Amino acid sequence: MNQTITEQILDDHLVDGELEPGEEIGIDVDQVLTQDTTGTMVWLQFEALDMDEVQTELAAQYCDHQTYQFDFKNTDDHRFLRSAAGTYGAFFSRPGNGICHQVHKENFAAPGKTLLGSDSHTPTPGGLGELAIGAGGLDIAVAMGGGAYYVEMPEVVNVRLEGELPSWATAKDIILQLLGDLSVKGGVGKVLEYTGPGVETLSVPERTTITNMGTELGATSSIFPTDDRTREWLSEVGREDEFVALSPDEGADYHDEIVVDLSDIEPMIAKPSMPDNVVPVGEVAGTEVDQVMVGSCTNGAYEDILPAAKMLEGRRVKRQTEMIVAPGSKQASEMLAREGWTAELMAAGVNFSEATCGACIGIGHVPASDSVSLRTFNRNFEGRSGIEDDSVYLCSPEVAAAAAIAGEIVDPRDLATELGDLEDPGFELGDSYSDGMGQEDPDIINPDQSIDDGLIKGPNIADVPIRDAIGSEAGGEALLRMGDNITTDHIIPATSDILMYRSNVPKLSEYTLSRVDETFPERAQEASGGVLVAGENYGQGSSREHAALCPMYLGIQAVFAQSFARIHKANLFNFGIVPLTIDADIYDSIQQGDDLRIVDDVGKAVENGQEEFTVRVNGNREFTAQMDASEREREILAAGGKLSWVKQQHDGDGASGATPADD
Ligand code: MIC
Ligand code: SF4
Repeated sequence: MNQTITEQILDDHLVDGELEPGEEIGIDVDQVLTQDTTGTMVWLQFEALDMDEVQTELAAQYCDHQTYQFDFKNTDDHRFLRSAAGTYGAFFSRPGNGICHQVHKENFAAPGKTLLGSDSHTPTPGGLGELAIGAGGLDIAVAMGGGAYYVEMPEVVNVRLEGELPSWATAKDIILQLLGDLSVKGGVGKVLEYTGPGVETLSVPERTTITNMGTELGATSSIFPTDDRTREWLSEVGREDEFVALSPDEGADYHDEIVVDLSDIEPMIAKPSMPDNVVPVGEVAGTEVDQVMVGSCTNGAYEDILPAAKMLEGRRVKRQTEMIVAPGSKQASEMLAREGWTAELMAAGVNFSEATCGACIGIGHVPASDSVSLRTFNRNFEGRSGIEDDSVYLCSPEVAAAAAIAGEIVDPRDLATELGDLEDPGFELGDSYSDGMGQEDPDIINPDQSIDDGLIKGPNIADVPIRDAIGSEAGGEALLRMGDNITTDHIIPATSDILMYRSNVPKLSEYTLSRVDETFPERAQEASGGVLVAGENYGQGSSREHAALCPMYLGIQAVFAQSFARIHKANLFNFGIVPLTIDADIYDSIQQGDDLRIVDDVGKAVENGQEEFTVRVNGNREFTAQMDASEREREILAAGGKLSWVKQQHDGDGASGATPADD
């Protein structure tokens, strides 16, 4: 069979099912990554599942999202994570060492392997040929326990790159262009596999900018072949021996093909407040800019910051504009410092943040009211920066640096003409990476160097709520009717005032959907539950399972949506909430406050594979809603969620794949 790279890797790891698009497959997971705000739940679930040791080849716990430790609860979370990593056998990356995707890429990501991570940008190392997928924390816990990861076999789309990027156009502009063309739903159910002669013109850090932001397209993953550029980069980070040649078989059968002529790419920008609201930079030129931020897991590598540094060398950031560099890893900071670029940037008026997610989720550097912030990040969902009605634009480091110099959005090509001596900084691979990362890094603790004795839980770390099997009835008041593209940032925001409750579901639940309607949590509590109604692409964005866990805790029994984002839908099954799809005309006919009751015996219908459910509205009319679920998902849902299901499997000696420790 003529396989794509995705099929080759999946075939090598397949433990269940067939590689037919739309069919559910189970795969073996080689590597696992988790971070501080999803990781606490992962380990609490690992504990609740009675696991005693990590079973994957490698697991890595990063502390990256809330590294400022504003509250002892954050620090307690980090201490708990260190103790869990040591107890169960994972690498631990200290707070401040960098963002999981960047640090994992530098230290552990390897071509041909599978990686599962409790963060939606896990596909980042696809740029070096690893098949990496983001998932909810419970799926990570099960995979770490040796269970297979189940996912719908995606369609593999060939993104054929031709030509070469012209001056001032960058990898970021390629992915922004794709987002503009395909939208935030364009990649749903797909793996984007990059091929063609344009591939060799891009180095690994450029490729990983593209695979990182494939997540914004809704893609299951994105992947590049491996070649001399991959070998070159692996050698820079001291891991050349991990190179594996990967290319599609001749005549590989792709589901679809998109051709991108790199020579047509120009500097692009995503306007507020969706990553697909993309236009050429020139269209918004002249917009005054208050804040510029370069960094994040998309453009936080040394190689991403270097072009901005070169552009600012000997120049000044405009007086009315603030510029902050937020490196993706401490390694990137260290290299900038060693090469003298930190001093150049500082002399230009740039300030530095530690290597953290921080500002990307509204922790630090929150924009002023009515101000414009230009960021090299991947998401600009409304309010994510920490202030409602924000104006966040997404762009390349080159466009960001040009705006810092000009104090307004400007096409760098025009700025170059105006200034006369500003040259395209181009792309240059770093050559001062520390050797032997992972083993020798002072900020990574190896599994065998554990410094804790057992799990250390602070007072804010609560038990994982487990619900009962779903019964015969489900339904209730439509407590909220929402529009299209509701993100998990809407459902459970990640800002600093809330993030410290990620290990405390009862407390965190008090913020559920409060950004859509601040009365929601109280109304849900008073009504002892109910249902939610939404338009297309419900739950897009982050992988945070709290967006299902908290509604479950508040008693939400079902979500009726026109369509669901992949990870969130899996999380709903994992926490026993019934996800049903409805047509547009039915969505239009439902009002907030309507009473929606599933007429069928829900528990039996779910188990029996029923696809159509009859729903009675206010006791007087009916509509049909659809359930699209695999047999396994139905079993999980019927059991009341994955924790109960895995426990049942264990008690009944079933085949969940995860291997709990002997009692
Ligand atoms: C994000 O970019 O939204 C996050 C914060 O990294 C999330 C993870 C989380 O909510 O902790 C993600 O992308 O999955
Ligand atoms: Fe962190 Fe932002 Fe990347 Fe999420 S998208 S991992 S918050 S830098």
